[in-house]
Amino acid sequence: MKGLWVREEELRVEPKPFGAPRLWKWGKIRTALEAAARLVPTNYKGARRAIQLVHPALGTWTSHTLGFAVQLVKAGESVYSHRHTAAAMRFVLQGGEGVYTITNGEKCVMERGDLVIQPNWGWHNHINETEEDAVWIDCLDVGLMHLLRTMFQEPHPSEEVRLYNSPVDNTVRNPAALAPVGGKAKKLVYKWRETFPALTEMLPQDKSPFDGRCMEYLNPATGGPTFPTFSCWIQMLEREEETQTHRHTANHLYHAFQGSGTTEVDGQEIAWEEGDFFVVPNWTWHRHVNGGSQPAILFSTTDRPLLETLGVYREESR
Ligand code: 1HN
Repeated sequence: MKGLWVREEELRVEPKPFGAPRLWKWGKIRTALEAAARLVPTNYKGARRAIQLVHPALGTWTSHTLGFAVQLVKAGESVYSHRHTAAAMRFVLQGGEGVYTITNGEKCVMERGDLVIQPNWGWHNHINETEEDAVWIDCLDVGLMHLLRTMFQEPHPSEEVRLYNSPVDNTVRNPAALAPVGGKAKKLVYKWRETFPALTEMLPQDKSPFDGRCMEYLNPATGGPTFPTFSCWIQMLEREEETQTHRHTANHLYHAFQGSGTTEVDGQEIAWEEGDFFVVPNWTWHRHVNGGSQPAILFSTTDRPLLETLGVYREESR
């Protein structure tokens, strides 16, 4: 037993960031991936050659709710199918027409800049039929699943890696808002060749007050965030742009897809270059600055939808 009154102070204070802001350099990740490519096979069931970005304050994932990993599938390699309670997405860094993930039998081709979403408990495997290694970012709500004690996964019972309904890409059968009558939209792929023009041609009045030229990947089945638990964003920082300093109860994981810049988080300056990753913890003041002469593009994920559903999303600027 414990007197509740002793907790009064602790209960009244502001939300506490889960840890400090943190940067992961691409050069180090690439070295780790190259070593893993030499040493780690993926020919046992369910195994993935992915390097997780572990926040030192947690020792588990990238934030308390979300996990970023960078995965390499070698030229000619296939990775077995499995499924898990965590929802997942892949954002492609190195891909091609012959690189694909199969989600619930849907072939999803992965080219650079494409986003492939995979709802929770969906079977999925990865295939690289090209002559080059494929590399992508994985983001899963693994932290949340562990908090809730609901993280579990299983390998597919079949030995067959090509478990598709049709060798035709998902984008052909499920473009935009078309769906079988009475069925739900099953779009699983957001092509970079559509994302990039949408971002550059965004109308000025559609810009976000805090984040500027920024778009959310909506789930076509619901019209809501990418997943109930987290969402994916793509953002362009124009030359010499500085976003407004703000903070929110959600956390954000970032990847610098193009260009370089700095992000000031709670007085600390994170200088990022193309390929780097960084995390802005919950309830920390931050703003992005593009000091360079080229536009910069940031891909990010956030647990904001989860907090909004629970009624605990707050944001403020200064
Ligand atoms: C996972 O299943 C994949 O399926 C990638 O490719 C990264 C990180 C943590 C837990 C499961 C994949 C993962 C993961």
